[in-house]
Amino acid sequence: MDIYSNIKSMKIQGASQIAIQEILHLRDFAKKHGFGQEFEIECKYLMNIRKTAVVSNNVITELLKDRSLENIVYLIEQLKNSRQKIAKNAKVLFKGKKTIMTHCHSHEATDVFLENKLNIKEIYVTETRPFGQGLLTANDLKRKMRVNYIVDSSEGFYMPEVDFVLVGADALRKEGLVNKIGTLQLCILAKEYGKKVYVAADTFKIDNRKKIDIEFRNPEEISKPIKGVKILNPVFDITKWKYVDKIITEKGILNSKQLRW
Ligand code: RUB
Repeated sequence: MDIYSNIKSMKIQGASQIAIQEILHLRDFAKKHGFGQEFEIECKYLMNIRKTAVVSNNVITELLKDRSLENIVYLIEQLKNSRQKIAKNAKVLFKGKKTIMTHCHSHEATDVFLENKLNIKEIYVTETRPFGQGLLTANDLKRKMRVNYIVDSSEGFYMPEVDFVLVGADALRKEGLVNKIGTLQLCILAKEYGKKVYVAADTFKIDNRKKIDIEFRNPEEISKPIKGVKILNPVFDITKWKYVDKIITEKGILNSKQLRW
């Protein structure tokens, strides 16, 4: 399968991973077709495949400003190094053994958990309906720590057990954290129970676009058609910053006021 289908079908998923794969594709594309108009069209197309996640947009915009193989290598390194730095910066959150709840599958959050595995007592991983990316997280972590896999609707049941919630991000916007659908209620729930909410996100996720387009996917990811019923499948939501305690970035641990829009 080509990169376009792999992204659309979510074989490649997670904001930063989508961006890394797109840049690698653009490297090969540029080697064949150069950095001219065709390259520009390819860039615009890739940026719009899953447009809620801003990393792709930000990284490709940087690439269009300096169209070179050196810049491609630099941008990939930036994205990969950011993950490692975020994982290291998160260490201070793991004093003593912690019980954590997470949602969906974020490469940046997963790296935080793996880096700090010795200080994780157990982790609750939500299924993440309808696409079920929680299973990816559970499989990534299961050999390294105790993983409890739960349905999204039992988040409230298990919240009392948890020390904090940690999730990834698709975009960091003035109006809030954009992440997988269900993040909003998870964060509100955590606040209700007095639990901290942390976000693992590199600064390529800062979103200065005027408007955000929330992606709606095929309703059949939820259910077969039901006669007389409209099935709605928005895949991201926006959580106000008052429900988020800190953002762990490659530049350090920040609060939302320290992000620049
Ligand atoms: C994945 C998702 C992730 C963010 C961050 O959504 O919401 O939490 O993209 O991921 P989808 P990462 O599965 O629809 O792409 O940390 O990998 O950038």
